[in-house]
Amino acid sequence: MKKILIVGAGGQIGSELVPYLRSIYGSNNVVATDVRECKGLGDDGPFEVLDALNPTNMASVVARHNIDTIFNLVALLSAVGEKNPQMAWGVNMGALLNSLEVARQHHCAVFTPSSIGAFGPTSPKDMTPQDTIMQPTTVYGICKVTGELLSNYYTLKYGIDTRSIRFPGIISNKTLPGGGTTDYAVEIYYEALRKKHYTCAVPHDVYMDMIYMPDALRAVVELMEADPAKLKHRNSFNIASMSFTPDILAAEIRKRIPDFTMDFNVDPVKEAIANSWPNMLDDTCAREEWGWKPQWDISSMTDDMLTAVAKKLNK
Ligand code: AKB
Repeated sequence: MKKILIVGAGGQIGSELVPYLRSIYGSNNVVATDVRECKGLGDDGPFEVLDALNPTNMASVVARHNIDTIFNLVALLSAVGEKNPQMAWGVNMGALLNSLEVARQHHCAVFTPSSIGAFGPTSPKDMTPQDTIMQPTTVYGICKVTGELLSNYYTLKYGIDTRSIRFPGIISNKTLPGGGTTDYAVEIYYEALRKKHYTCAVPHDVYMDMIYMPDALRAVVELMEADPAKLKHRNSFNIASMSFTPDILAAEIRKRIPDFTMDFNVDPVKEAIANSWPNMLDDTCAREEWGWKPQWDISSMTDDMLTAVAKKLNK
């Protein structure tokens, strides 16, 4: 990787991946783009407004900056996707197909995030294997499975270097996620500090995989730098870091804020999605093929989140 294009850079992952990649590869070697102007992303490196659904414009940015690696981060997440499935399909698949096509024409590698949402109710729930039945029941998950297959197809058919990670819910303190089922695990920290109370939209006892952003960013770079000869899989790798329920996370926060309380106003759409997803993935293949190993757990993450969010909120 020496000249990188980030498509959809203004979201939760992009707003932290851009500075992380710039710190590794150099500011001018990471071109951030989004469908709208994004505060901060152009401060220390190139930024352009780019609609990922316009392949001509994407190709012209790639040619102009001599790009060799595309990170396609464009996605409507799981819960918001259920509100407008047709639009979710159009945006999620359109941005991916354009990224793959531009990569084919300009000989680029492609990274696309997949998700635990690529699995469905018929997948094994515990230690969900890397290769197993995948029949998701959300449009988001259907896009992720299709995206994995399409990316593998571009590698087989055209020799494009495509790689991907099935991300758990990502917890971060810079940009809020939007429209996901795992968003509660970020919002809870803000509300714990603001009001010492949180009303959770996900049932109290549903386990889902989660990861802290620093581990997620490191995973992306480690996978993209991995020796291709060692990769038996490409699209997409299970990774795991921690798995918990809302009750377990609330108890962890209560160790630091003893009067924190939580009640529930369960959103039936999020409930159905959360119940259809695995409890925890088996990440053996990622560990064996490119050395994946998480560094954060629920306790160290909670310490760091509360410190960072308190600073942000002037608490
Ligand atoms: C979502 O909740 O939709 C995402 C995901 C797990 O892919 N955070």
